[in-house]
Amino acid sequence: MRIAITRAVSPALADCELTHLARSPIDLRLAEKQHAAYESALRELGCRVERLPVAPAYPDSVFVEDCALVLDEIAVITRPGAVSRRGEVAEIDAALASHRSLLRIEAPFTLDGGDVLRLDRTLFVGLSSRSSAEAVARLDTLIRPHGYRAKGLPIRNCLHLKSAVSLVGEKLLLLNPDWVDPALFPDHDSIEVDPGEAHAANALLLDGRIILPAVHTGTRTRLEAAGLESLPLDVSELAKAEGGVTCCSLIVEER
Ligand code: CIR
Repeated sequence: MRIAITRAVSPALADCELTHLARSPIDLRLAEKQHAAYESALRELGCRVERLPVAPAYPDSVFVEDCALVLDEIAVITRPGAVSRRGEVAEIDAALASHRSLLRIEAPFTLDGGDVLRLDRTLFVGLSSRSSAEAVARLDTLIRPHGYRAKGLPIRNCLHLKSAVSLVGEKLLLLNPDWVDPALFPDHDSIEVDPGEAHAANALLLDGRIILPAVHTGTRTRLEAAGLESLPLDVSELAKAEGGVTCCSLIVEER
């Protein structure tokens, strides 16, 4: 059984953190509808959705990915880089405790789950404004006994590593070469996003299908040309809050 942990859209979403985007009006009702459609897509792809309660005090709390790393044997509760997001982890900690033994990134380190791309037993971590090299070293120390390692990677002009690259097939990445250097992943092939779609590299691979924002039609064509099946979703309002499709769920493979 595969579980997807999600969290209801906060009524304060319009007060979200923004790093690379200008603030633009968010239609909260539409954001909620889009989030519900995202949850339906997760169900269609075989997940049981566990939606955590709404957190009005935390504008970005719908973006649960940033609060934890769920590995096969353990989970790591993060300490988000944005001060406004630190309190989000308590609910995630409680939700994951029944699924995994938990390790925790503690102060002074900061790390966002959106910076972490797991490839086999290596966790690649974007050295972003949210995740520091010291946090990567701490993560490495925590996970080594469980057979994983963590490695920091440079990224540029984007919020998180997974804004720039995500896994779309076995040994196959979707990436934006302007934001992360493809040469950093010598063991993987890659498909580049359509040059007009900088934000298209964040895709969620589940059950052999790829959830991708519907707006990225050129990148979708590229995926299809490579024989990959995508599931386009309209997530315009979540994108205005600088959220992608990976960041609205934590996927837990139940053993
Ligand atoms: C933030 O800046 O933290 C939120 N507005 C967006 C977080 C998106 N998270 C993700 O892509 N993993």
